Amino acid sequence: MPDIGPEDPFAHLHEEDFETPFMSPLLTDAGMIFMGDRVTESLAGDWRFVLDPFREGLRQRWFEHDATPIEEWTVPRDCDDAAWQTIPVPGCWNLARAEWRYYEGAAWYMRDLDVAPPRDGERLFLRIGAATGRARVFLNGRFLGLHRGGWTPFFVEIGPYLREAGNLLMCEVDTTRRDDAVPMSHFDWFNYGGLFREVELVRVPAIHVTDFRLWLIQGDRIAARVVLSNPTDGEAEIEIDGLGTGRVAISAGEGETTFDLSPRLWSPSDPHLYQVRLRFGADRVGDRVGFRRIERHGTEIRLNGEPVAFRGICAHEDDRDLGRCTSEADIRRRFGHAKELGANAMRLAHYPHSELAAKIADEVGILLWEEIPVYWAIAFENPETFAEAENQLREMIRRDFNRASVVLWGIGNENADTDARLRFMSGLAATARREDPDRLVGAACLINRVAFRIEDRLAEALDVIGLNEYFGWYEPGFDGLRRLLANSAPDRPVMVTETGADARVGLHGSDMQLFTEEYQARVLATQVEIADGADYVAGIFPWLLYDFRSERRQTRHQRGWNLKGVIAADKTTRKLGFEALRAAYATHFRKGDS
Ligand code: GCB
Repeated sequence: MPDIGPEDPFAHLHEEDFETPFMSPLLTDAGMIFMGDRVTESLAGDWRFVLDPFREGLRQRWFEHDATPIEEWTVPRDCDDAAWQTIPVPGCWNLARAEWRYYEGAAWYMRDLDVAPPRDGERLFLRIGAATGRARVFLNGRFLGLHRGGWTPFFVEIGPYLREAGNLLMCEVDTTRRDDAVPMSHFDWFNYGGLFREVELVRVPAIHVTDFRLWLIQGDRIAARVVLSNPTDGEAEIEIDGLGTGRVAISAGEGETTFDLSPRLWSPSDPHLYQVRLRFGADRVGDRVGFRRIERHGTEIRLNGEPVAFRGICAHEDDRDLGRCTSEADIRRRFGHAKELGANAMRLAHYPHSELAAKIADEVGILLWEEIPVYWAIAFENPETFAEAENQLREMIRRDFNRASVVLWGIGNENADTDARLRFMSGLAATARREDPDRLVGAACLINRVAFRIEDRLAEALDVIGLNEYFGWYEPGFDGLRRLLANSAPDRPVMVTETGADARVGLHGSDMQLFTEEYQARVLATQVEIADGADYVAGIFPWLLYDFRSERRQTRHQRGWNLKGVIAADKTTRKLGFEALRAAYATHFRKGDS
């Protein structure tokens, strides 16, 4: 044997291909488990945390974690346990410490996992509610998978890799803005980082329900679909409180059936929900489900067969103190404000919000537009980018399928009408329809500036053409809006998916002076009135409920905030625009009055 020298201690300094071994397995919708009514073990609490701007964690394999104290080292390294600080999970690192405020890049989370190993006939998964950008999971030094997309949940099976004791869970979360990601590097919100939603352990029987969908079909009958983890045959039992019971024959792990049960229909004015239980073998799950029909007829939207107008408002998931973290109280306040405005609908911009949002909207009766962040100049030519967008769409649909409040899947926002974008987004529309034939598909589109018409080649693939227009703000005056609406004759419903104006709370003056509350109030009132004049406009979603962080905005009034909220960032102080919008909604977009 030739005498080989010691391993080169500097090799990692020159290794630029360090990410490649950590690009697969990809954690996707295929690994999702149906979660309704499952008991979980929360991993919320303080985790250890370190920033890693140079990606040393992957280059130097920090995840192999050697706990030898620094005093006993024989060669130096670049990271030891004492360097890690603690951070709350769920949480956003940007708001945990002042010096982390603007940090974008990779960071590592670590915690001991003192957990009972799975018993016979049981499987144990880690579920991460969302992790910004990209996330890689490691258990006891082993890489378990990569998830792309910052707002949808993902699962990793950990049972087989657990030790009797001394388990260590690590997660690299990377918020680097990337041109090939979804969203890409340019967007109008704050790039918060972290494990900002629930992280929990899920124990399930060996054969368990991975998907359970309920929906209403023609004739107001209920359809059910059950998918299992294994290609087993058998029968699933379903019980719908107050309605009845039924069985779904399962063959090779899947089954679908319809039931002759006529439910009381869900609507914003009567958000009736049924407690549902499903049993297959040793697995038990449940859900609270509303049943309703949503359809497009010509330029009208119908809810349960009746025309409905969308008096909407947009909302980001953003909090002055908690960043992208939210809570039941926060969401209830948000819908409470929407109701006070007289709104019956909300656009959850520009990415999938917490799953609690749709659950609470189901309960309080708010129609939702949910969307994925195919925002601005996505790399439409790149097949990997498409795969990432499509997976986010599938994960969102899978997570929220049973939510009656969600009536539309949004597949993009303000994307230029190019051939590549048309291919990419038609592909997404087809995926949405395959996954969910009974909901509407929409996108927030741009105006065709040449023809000055509401016209977009993607419209063919959509049920609702969203129109983002800022007449009265980015474009002076409203004549353009009147001309645009008069010059357009879409064959399907249009919804104004954004319009508005920045107003600095407390800044008063003439309603012609930019950034005053008076200016914003005038824009909102005028917009609602003009938009309601076009019979093909089925709704409007002004931009937006609360002011939110956006470092793109650096005027003396904004200083890092987008001020188009009708309520300030404290989520309490109302601007004049709030009352103006409320007054406008009292008389406009009242079709169907639901
Ligand atoms: C838009 C974008 C939205 C921005 C908004 C604005 O058209 O879709 O994300 O925040 O305009 O305030 O300019």
